[in-house]
Amino acid sequence: MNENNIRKAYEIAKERYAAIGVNTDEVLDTLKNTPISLHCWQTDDVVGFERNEALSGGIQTTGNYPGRARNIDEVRADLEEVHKLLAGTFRVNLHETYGDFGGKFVDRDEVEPCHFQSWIDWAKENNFKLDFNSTSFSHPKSGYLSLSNPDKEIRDFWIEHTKRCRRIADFMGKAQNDACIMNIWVHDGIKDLTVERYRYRRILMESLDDILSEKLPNMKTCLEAKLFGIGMESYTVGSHDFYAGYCASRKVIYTLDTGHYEPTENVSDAIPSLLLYVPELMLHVSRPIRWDSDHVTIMNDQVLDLFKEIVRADALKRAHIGLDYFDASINRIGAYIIGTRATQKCLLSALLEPKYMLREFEDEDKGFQRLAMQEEAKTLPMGAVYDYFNLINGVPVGEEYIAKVEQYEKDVTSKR
Ligand code: RNT
Ligand code: ZN
Repeated sequence: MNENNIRKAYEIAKERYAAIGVNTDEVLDTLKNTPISLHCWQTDDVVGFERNEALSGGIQTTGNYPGRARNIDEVRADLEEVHKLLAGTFRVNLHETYGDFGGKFVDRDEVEPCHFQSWIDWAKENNFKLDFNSTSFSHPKSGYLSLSNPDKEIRDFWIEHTKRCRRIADFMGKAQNDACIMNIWVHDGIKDLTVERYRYRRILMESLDDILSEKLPNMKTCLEAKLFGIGMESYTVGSHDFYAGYCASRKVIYTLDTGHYEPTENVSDAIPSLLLYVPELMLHVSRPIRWDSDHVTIMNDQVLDLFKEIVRADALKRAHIGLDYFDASINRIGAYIIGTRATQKCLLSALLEPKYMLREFEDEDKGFQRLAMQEEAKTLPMGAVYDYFNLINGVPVGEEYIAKVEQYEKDVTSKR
């Protein structure tokens, strides 16, 4: 692409935004320094290295596009390639099942920080920080209920697992000198009409209280709510209300996954409420189609509005941004780039909003002016700003990345 034209287009855009009180250079700094946590599980369809079996437990990947990463080296190689094609600051989000188990079977209640030492070393070499997730799915003891299971033996197994995971996250956080964000999502739910809705939620609350009682200074725990899971359509123990109440009362980070709400619901309005009561937010930026289908994130109203609410609340420092989707039907590396770039564009769009002007209109009760400016903002030259961002950070601009992904496919993933 013509570099001069990209620079020229940026200069014009910069002036255009300056006229409405937006400093694009500052915006680009913020965009560059706002970390996005890349989920490791798009590389391999959420299989991991524990038992090499297909995913189960409320979530599902569909598709069999060739080139799935089959081992730790391939997962890392793919993430390194993704990193090369993106500008910004990145973290890598691991599930417990992606431990470096060295060919041995390590059950979930046996996992240790040492199983993640090579990830810590790799992350450091590749300029990533790590985030972490306990893993309740894809295990013979998963069943319908894990942390909310009335059977003490099964429940204790998962409590032990989750406690160990928090210690691993703490170990990672200490090694990287930056808190590791550990997400707890349990698939717990019931397929048909349970009469024990209250009981399972009470048990989950007690299990979480037990798990969170250990103080670990180098990690932060977050809890992910959900509407329903595959095969668990009637009831989800960890619903939005459950976790909103839990996180507010215990001062814990709430994880909002954009795929977990009614498909026609715009979840962005949850942000300004949650921000009043929970210390921070974790975002799983995803795209549902009819259900929590985990399609690749695109630039749509849900994600645009999500970031607008965060930026308008001046809460970017209180929001951890992570991706969560797993599409096995298209090139997986390409899926990362599309989803990450879409997320960045939504954040950029929020940062470029003429916030001060809009607030002034609102204070002065100028409804027409506010709506007019919101409409105008939609067609301002944001693309020129984003192209320039990629150019100055030395990564492919616009559709240039398509050829790079194709090249990696030719050289690497097609040979798997
Ligand atoms: C499932 C949750 C959860 C998972 C990952 C693999 O509905 O969104 O975050 O997608 O942990
Ligand atoms: Zn999620």
